Amino acid sequence: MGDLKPLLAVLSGEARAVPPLWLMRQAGRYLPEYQELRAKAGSFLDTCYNPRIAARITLQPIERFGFDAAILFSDILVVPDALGQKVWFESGSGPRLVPVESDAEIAALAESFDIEKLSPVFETIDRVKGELPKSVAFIGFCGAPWTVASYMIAGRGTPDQAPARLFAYRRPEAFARLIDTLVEASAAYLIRQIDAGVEALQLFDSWAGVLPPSEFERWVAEPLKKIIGKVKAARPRVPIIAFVRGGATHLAGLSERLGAQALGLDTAIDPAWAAETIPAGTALQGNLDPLALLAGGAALDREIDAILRCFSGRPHIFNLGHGVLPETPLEHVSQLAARIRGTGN
Ligand code: 1CP
Repeated sequence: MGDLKPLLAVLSGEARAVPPLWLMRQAGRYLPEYQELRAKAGSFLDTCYNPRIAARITLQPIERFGFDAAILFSDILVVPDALGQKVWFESGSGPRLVPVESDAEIAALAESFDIEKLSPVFETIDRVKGELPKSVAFIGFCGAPWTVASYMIAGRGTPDQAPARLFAYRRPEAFARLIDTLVEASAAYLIRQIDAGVEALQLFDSWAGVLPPSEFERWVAEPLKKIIGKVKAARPRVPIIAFVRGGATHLAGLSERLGAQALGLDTAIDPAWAAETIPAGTALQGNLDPLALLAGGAALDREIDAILRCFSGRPHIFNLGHGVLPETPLEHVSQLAARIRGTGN
């Protein structure tokens, strides 16, 4: 156990004096070297499906900041793409999809699922694993069914996922079918990521926080539990982090219910509450405000220290409460890494 990579040690339940550090969206627009490769690769999806470039982008933040984990460079919307839905990204305005609507369109998705469409992602994983420094863990991921379905229904990002929420109230059977299709496809996709070489998984339920409790149960908790059950049945040893953004008080018993080894905490969760309420065997990941990182200075130091204090003595992975913002200065990320490791002042 002593020779596990720090991130994997924490996921196995070990508390470390210096928590392992990585950041959601660490491979992305705040890095000039990312911008440079993106400009060469064509569209965003072309970048995701170019193993040579996607592998380089995955490694960029490790090379610059020495994070303890690399996260596969891809996107949650490659799964709808593999299900045959038309997906593209418009620069400046984010993802676009041709919305799924009719029962027939929803039924057709499972039929047209082609996991081989994602083979460039598995090739990216294969390339990265040979190049990672020995102590750096490799995280694979997918979007949770509710979050992915919300984009499939709306056809774009929205402030509150109202189109999918309405759809789920009005046509619960059709929506359940879509969710089931995503459970099956996501589990198969994650298992293939493990076989290609990732060592841990994160499930992103970025839009869990817009649902009332009954809908949370049906569209967030149940599908996540099913995916984790399927992945664990096939590959029992790979640890899983559930990032249920806006999960609020649902987080209290969620890790045991889902069978997840860690919970990602969003910015609004009080670390003291989480440390007290969530069972000590569950690793906690988070939860610095991305805007504190953008602001830097004394406010950043103060927020970092408060989080470190609350989680000291428990298995903790230092991360943000959501993704790095594109405007974040690189020096602030260096300030963060130095402070966590006790090499700053
Ligand atoms: O213009 C560009 O270069 C594209 C920007 C970008 C990037 C860098 C997008 C479009 N996706 C990504 C990469 C990405 N997305 C990763 C890579 C690994 C890393 O973390 O470094 C990951 C894990 C994701 C996951 C993702 N995509 C989520 C879940 C996490 C979260 O941030 O909440 C979601 C919701 C998406 C959808 C998406 N993809 C891209 C954008 C701008 C969005 C959000 C759209 C919206 O709702 O407005």
